[in-house]
Amino acid sequence: MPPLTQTAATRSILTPTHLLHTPESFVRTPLPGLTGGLAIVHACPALGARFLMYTAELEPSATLAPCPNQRFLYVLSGTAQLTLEDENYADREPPTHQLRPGSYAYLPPAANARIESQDASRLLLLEKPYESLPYTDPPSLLITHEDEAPQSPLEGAEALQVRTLLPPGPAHDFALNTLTYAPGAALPQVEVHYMEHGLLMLHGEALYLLNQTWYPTQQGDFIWMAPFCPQQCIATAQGCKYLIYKNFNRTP
Ligand code: UGY
Ligand code: MN
Repeated sequence: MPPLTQTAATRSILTPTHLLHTPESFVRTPLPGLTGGLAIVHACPALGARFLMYTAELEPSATLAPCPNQRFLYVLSGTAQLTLEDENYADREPPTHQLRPGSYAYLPPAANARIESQDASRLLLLEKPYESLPYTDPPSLLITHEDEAPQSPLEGAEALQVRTLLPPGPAHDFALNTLTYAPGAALPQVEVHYMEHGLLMLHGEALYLLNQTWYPTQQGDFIWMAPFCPQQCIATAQGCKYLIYKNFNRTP
């Protein structure tokens, strides 16, 4: 029996203000609506997060049924097909969209969208109940590719490029962005804000400050940051890129 003081063989760590969830500790489970695949749940209300974020690992021909909440999906690897099974298409073939790495979709709560993997694929999914606003139309369905999303330097720093994947404006109650850091680039400040984050490191490596601790992080790592968790990121010599969720556009 190892001594009780032995360090756990994982970089994962959970504190009241953050979760660092690293691949050697991922646990795969079935989820309702997911056939022919398994999910790695990174964040959900049981954690204290007000959203569900998971990676769906799909075998060829696996399917993901529509869900009652709004959903955002981003293709990490492989290819998939999205079919809009609406009653408008009862007398003809419903439209399908081919998704490849970097393709993403925003599906409003009522969207009857079925996803089917074409080869083994990995999708990142975000789901949460939609918070409507008076006098504001809810967002419409969007299916596109990251290469089409607007990109700009964060606060003028060319070494840190942000792509905003969802249209601006109050219709959306969350934001999903990718941040790409050149080698050695850093966030311009330690941030403390009311929004919470779900972050997946897509490429490279970075040192990430969460509350008062700096963690080495790398491709495949997930981070949940509670509201007001102090945060900062400095890319290593490899640079890095991550996808990040935050609640947005609503009175805190
Ligand atoms: O949008 C954000 O708050 C972002 N800059 N935070 C982060 O990268 N940790
Ligand atoms: Mn932030």
